[in-house]
Amino acid sequence: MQFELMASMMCANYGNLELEVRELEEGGIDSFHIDIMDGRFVANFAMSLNDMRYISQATSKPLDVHLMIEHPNNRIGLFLQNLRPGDTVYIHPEAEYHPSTTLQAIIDAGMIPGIAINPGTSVETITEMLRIVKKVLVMSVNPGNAGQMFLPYVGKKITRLLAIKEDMDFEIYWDGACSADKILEYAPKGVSGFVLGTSLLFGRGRPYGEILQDIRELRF
Ligand code: S6P
Ligand code: MG
Repeated sequence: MQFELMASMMCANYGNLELEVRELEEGGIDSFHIDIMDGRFVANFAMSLNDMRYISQATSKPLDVHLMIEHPNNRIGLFLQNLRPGDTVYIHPEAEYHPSTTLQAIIDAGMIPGIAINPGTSVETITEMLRIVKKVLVMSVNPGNAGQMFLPYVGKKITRLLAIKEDMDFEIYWDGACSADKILEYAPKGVSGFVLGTSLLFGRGRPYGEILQDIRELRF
């Protein structure tokens, strides 16, 4: 079964970020998930532009940039000019008056356009954007922090998105409290990738390569 694994770098050890990137890369991670926060759209500051730049030059793997910032259209150029074609940029439609304008800027710069949607955001409110984006990052926790509890009502929304993803040509990704049982249940149903944070990957006292291998073989 094919699915992608992304490392949530806000959970990494910043005491030696270079080593973290190398061990994850050698361990077979598919991409690096970068949680950018502005202290306004979410009440936290996780990673910033400099962290993103550093990780981008430390790896040849793609970045998966999750912008949790108000009005990303005002700042999108700052991020796009520091990324490579093939990197993904997710914006939150809840944080922008004209999200389709921002998505078009992402497309024009050669990046993969995505939307990240909060647990309380319904499929109805984002339907038209599904025609523009390639990826939908479904938040299964409220955005802002790692190490939170899974919100079970999000399961129904994923089921609805799975039913329309072929017709509307987008892929579904999972972000938040991603534990083994979620991958076992949702990878076979067609969720394309999973962001791994403290629930499965970081701070587990085992080498990343071993953990990633177990996940790929669904050996939990
Ligand atoms: C949350 C952020 C996520 C977390 C990730 C952490 O605002 O977008 O990417 O970093 O979910 O994983 P976990 O397993 O600690 O919840
Ligand atoms: Mg995220």
